Amino acid sequence: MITLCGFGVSNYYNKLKLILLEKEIPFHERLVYPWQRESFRESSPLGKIPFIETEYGSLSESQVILDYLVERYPEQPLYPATVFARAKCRELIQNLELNSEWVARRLYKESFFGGSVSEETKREAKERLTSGLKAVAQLAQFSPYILGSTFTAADCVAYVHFLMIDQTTMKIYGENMLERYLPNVVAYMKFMDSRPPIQTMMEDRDAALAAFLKLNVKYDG
Ligand SMILES: N[C@@H](CCC(=O)N[C@@H](CS)C(=O)NCC(=O)O)C(=O)O
Repeated sequence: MITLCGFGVSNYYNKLKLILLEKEIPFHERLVYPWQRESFRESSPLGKIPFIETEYGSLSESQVILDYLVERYPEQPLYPATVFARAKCRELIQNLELNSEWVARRLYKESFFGGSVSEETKREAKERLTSGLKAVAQLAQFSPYILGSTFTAADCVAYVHFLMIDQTTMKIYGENMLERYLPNVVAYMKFMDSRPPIQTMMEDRDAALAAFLKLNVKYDG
């Protein structure tokens, strides 16, 4: 049995939760906050969440975990059928994650956690985010799923990261950069909202956010 460890506000945690729900893999959840990192460094060397516990040991890094789940549970495959199409799916995921969300993340301290980031960081992030989102726009299809007619792992990744990029760019730049570079994104997110796994994840996310806010701890992502 898989135990997903982390907290439900994290987009990387929710990426894996969506994969587990979409693939109908039975799993437990264990609430672990990033600031408790010394208690879980054995399982996640950088002290980041999410990580999973399995009967074979622990695994960290969400994309590694995603690939593990896809290989371990081949039913309801969430990668395309051919080798090249699978690589294209990973190419899109890399651009969503490394070249877009990971760039926007530099702004979360100000957009979500009440701190501030320098003007230089904002300028630099905007430039890099523009490149990342243009790459996503070039690779994405939105017809109706992000890679065409079939739901894939890239949809799980896109949904959770789009939520963050949308809110962050509105707050920091007063402009929704997602909508600027991906004009189909609004209809896409609405379409995705009708999926039961997304609804479950979002309800749990609301509850996790309320619990996190009640803790009143200082955390900046
Ligand atoms: N590359 C990692 C990113 C995970 C990540 O950044 N998690 C955040 C929560 S969304 C975290 O643990 N932050 C605390 C920290 O970096 O110390 C993955 O894909 O799992």
